[in-house]
Amino acid sequence: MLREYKMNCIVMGATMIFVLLAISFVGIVPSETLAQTTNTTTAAGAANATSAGGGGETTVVMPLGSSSATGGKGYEPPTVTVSAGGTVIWDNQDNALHTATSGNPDTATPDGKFDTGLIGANQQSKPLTMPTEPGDYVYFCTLHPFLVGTVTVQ
Ligand SMILES: [Cu+2]
Repeated sequence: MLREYKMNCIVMGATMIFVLLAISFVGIVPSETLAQTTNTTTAAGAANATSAGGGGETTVVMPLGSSSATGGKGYEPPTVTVSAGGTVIWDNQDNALHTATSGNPDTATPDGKFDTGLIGANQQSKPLTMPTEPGDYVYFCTLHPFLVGTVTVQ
């Protein structure tokens, strides 16, 4: 009888140890999975930033004087290349309002692919997410449609 009790104690003890091990194992696995997910996200983010223009956001400048049709100043650079779904910021360094609005500059018709809305003098647009489908996306300023640029999505 005593022998049986001892056996039970040993079995109970072993069960407890097993349960504790199982709990700590289960406790470890999700955090490792989480860490891996975080790493993957970070790696993808870094890859995006790199292909979007060498370590950061792609920025297009609207230089001072670009509101003049005869000034010869336009979006700088006039063409930028980003990866699918990359982001672009427009930096208005002019003393007039400007937009970067995708669409047909000849008819000043927006196509809704992207639009900064009005950017005040010495203001920047929010980072705008570009389309994911590869191609050339022409944009213009709705206030000065002679200002024309292109975003190429690779
Ligand atoms: Cu403008």
